[in-house]
Amino acid sequence: MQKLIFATNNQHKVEEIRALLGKRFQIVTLAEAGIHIDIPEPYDTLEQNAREKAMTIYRLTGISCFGEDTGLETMALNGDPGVKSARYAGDERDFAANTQKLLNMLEGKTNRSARFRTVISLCLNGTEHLFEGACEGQIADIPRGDKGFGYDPVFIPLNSNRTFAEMDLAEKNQYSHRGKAMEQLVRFLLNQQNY
Ligand code: ITT
Repeated sequence: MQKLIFATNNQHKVEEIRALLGKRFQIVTLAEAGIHIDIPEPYDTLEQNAREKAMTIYRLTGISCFGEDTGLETMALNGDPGVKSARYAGDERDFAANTQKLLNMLEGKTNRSARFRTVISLCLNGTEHLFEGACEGQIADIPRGDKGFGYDPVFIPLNSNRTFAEMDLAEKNQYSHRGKAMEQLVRFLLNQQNY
């Protein structure tokens, strides 16, 4: 089983991905690899930020790894918060404050359509491969549920009437942007020789 470092400091993402992968791959977190850095996300596209995360860790370790960047895009706000999702309400990256700001910005708007988008950059033996997943849905009027993280309490995926925060990991993975992007990554890795 080849080892892959997941270049994230977000433990929620790690739990989602481990729930999805089961025992098929050995996923090592930054903390488990002894790496304690805050990887910069300086760019204005998900692709570039995902690449920055993967490449930063590959340069440090020489071990194949992947990073991902995710944004929540709302129609009524012309795609905001998008790539700025983590710091929407400020540099503290506070989930509740970000969610409250989103609800305030959408107050009085009838169009509550939104989409989560995840881009994964896989750096395999130094070569990059990109994967993307999206999940369409609606922003709820008030937060509901206590599972998940980030904007989960206000995001209702298409074909459900519950928010992501009302779902367990396995159910969220069936709908989610990250689940879909990871499915592609897994298919790619399983098709690679030596896997
Ligand atoms: P890393 O960069 O260390 O991976 P991060 O938390 O900074 O972790 P992102 O920049 O990709 O992650 O995510 C931006 C924000 O979008 C994140 O802080 C959450 O608030 C939100 N977010 C991402 N994925 C989400 C999901 O599946 N459900 C709800 N909110 C999510």
